[in-house]
Amino acid sequence: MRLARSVLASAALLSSTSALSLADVCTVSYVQSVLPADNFVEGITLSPDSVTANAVTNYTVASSSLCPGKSGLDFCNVTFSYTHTGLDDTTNLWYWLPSPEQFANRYLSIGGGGLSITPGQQGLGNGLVYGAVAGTTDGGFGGFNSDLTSVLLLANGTLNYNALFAFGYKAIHEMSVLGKELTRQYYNSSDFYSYYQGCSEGGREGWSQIQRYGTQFDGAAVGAPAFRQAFQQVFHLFENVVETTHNYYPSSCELQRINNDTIAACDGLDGRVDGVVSRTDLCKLQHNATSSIGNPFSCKASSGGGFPGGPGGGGASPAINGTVSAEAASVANDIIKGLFDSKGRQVYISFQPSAPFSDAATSYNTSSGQYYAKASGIALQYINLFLKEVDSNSLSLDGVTYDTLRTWILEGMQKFADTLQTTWPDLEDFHDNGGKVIHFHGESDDSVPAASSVIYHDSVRKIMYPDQDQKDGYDSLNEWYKLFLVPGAGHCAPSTTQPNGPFPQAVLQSVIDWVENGIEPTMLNATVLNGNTTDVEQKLCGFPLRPYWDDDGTMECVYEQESIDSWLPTFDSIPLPVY
Ligand SMILES: *[C@@H]1O[C@H](CO)[C@@H](O)[C@H](O)[C@H]1NC(C)=O
Ligand SMILES: *[C@@H]1O[C@H](CO)[C@@H](O)[C@H](O)[C@H]1NC(C)=O
Ligand SMILES: *[C@@H]1O[C@H](CO)[C@@H](O)[C@H](O)[C@H]1NC(C)=O
Ligand SMILES: *[C@@H]1O[C@H](CO)[C@@H](O)[C@H](O)[C@H]1NC(C)=O
Ligand SMILES: *[C@@H]1O[C@H](CO)[C@@H](O)[C@H](O)[C@H]1NC(C)=O
Ligand SMILES: *[C@@H]1O[C@H](CO)[C@@H](O)[C@H](O)[C@H]1NC(C)=O
Ligand SMILES: *[C@@H]1O[C@H](CO)[C@@H](O)[C@H](O)[C@H]1NC(C)=O
Ligand SMILES: *[C@@H]1O[C@H](CO)[C@@H](O)[C@H](O)[C@H]1NC(C)=O
Ligand SMILES: *[C@@H]1O[C@H](CO)[C@@H](O)[C@H](O)[C@H]1NC(C)=O
Ligand SMILES: *[C@@H]1O[C@H](CO)[C@@H](O)[C@H](O)[C@H]1NC(C)=O
Ligand SMILES: [Ca+2]
Repeated sequence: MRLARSVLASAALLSSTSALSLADVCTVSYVQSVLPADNFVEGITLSPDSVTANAVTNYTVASSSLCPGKSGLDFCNVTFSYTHTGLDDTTNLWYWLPSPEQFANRYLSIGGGGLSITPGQQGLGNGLVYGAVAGTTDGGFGGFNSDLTSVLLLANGTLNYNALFAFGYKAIHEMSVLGKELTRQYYNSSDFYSYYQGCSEGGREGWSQIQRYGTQFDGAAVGAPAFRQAFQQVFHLFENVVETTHNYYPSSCELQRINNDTIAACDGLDGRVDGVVSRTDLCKLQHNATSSIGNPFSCKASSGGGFPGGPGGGGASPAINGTVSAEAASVANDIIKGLFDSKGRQVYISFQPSAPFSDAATSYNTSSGQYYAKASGIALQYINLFLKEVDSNSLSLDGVTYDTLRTWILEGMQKFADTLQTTWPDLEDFHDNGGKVIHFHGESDDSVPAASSVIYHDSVRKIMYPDQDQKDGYDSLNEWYKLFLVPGAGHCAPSTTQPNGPFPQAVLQSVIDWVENGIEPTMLNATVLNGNTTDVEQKLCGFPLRPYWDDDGTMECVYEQESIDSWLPTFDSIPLPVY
């Protein structure tokens, strides 16, 4: 029985929503009365009995890297669940709906991170700041604190394809379609804009939607997407394999000294000495880690740990000192060069120079007194769960070569072409619908290579503007899909190694201004959030233009073919196009 339709008495109150208070519309019965109808999305049945609703007033959203923060916010906190016909499943949805007075005619879908599809409350707050209804989903993975890994394997050898497809693109789509309909009925308004915001896995989720559902969003702020996962996840093992190939296992301290030297040497290549390498392309073309050989390093004991496969992913290590060896410099150069197979053909790009060598973090063996390579946690999880379909916490690097990485990449390209790869380059529907995307990526990202984003942006250019030369094609593309590399920034945040760099904290505001007011962000607003120039505003150049500071300190956005080309190598080891 449809409880929702039977409670229309309260909906009738809504002849003028703006006159209603939060208390009027933030009740279980009111929310039940405005739920999307059964089969509003074919095959989906909502559970009115599952509705929870509570009013929250004078709430403060804290400022974070991707949200400026705001206080005095009033909203209705709503959850409910649904099932798919033919499946014995439950997917939970969670929406924050601004009070009728604070609703600014906007809806926002938000994405997750890592193997989680939801960022929880922190992400929902990003919508409230802009007067938007914000929605997130648990993907059907067992609640807002569970992620895909808890349900991906039904048993060794049995992949849960429903969960994989939910994660790949279906769950965010369903949450968005249902969220927009809920918004329409809740405020009795069909006249609102819809947006997406997400970074990392949340960035991949954003592209999964834009590529398939061109009319779903009017605008999107997409950061450092963890897409092209067949490459991205295996690539997390690359730095380990460089070490085993060289049979040299540098301490994190030794690599940190090389990275410090790289930042110092390349800082000024952008025309301004500020501790920030704003031109990693020039750094890549001009710097050689051999210049660090013989330089001293010294670090205190470290407890290790941290984000598996990411920053601080190595084990505990004792205090150490020494001087940079030729082997360590050679390891660093091979990491920056990217992945090549045994025939000398290029398989994939790498992180930009100045990004910390996080995946290379070694562990210390207290009984032998030696450092050793420890497989990155992200790669381990991907290769075991997704490729081999075994529930295991270990992955031996014995016998794993550059060619093994290539084989795993090709396996993932086939297996996950329609789920995790997420690089479909034709965005015609989105473009025809007038959609706008701001895509950004920390240039010193040490988890998803910045070039990964450059490659996709360029693929969309080539597919959508095949008859235009590169420069004209970029001009056409950038009218609605812009890519901004963020100098000195790490993964979805400013970095600690180049703290004076800016970050586009209010990127969603820029998307909103573009969509609603036609203000095109030729350069993207960004703010220094840490460092010695905190709060200073800077503009970011849109790719393919690159920043360069003149002698008088003015930043220009320049077009330099050699720099552009350095981001876009040919992957001659891969027998298909790499989008
Ligand atoms: C919704 O708004 C329209 C006008 O925009 C009005 O005609 C209609 O009565 C309203 N419906 C409800 C249930 O308030
Ligand atoms: C709202 O919260 C702020 C603190 O964030 C507090 O100073 C203020 O008094 C509160 N206002 C009301 C009306 O409760
Ligand atoms: C929102 O609702 C959920 C589910 O009832 C609850 O766990 C959470 O604490 C609520 N959040 C706020 C801010 O009220
Ligand atoms: C690298 O630079 C940072 C910041 O200046 C410093 O704290 C750290 O000790 C340096 N590391 C090495 C190994 O030189
Ligand atoms: C900020 O830091 C940079 C790099 O460390 C330095 O060159 C610059 O002088 C500093 N500026 C101020 C105002 O301290
Ligand atoms: C770095 O210098 C060494 C020694 O001169 C040379 O063999 C190597 O090719 C150079 N590497 C790069 C990336 O420039
Ligand atoms: C370097 O490490 C050695 C032990 O390996 C220690 O004896 C020495 O004091 C350290 N020197 C510095 C400058 O930390
Ligand atoms: C640590 O070193 C000991 C002694 O050389 C060796 O037996 C052991 O396998 C090593 N452990 C790892 C994890 O490498
Ligand atoms: C699944 O496979 C892994 C790796 O082979 C093994 O360690 C684990 O015991 C297996 N689990 C079950 C339940 O069979
Ligand atoms: C960008 O910054 C300028 C000031 O430099 C400001 O006027 C404008 O409103 C900002 N735009 C956005 C979208 O934040
Ligand atoms: Ca600089």
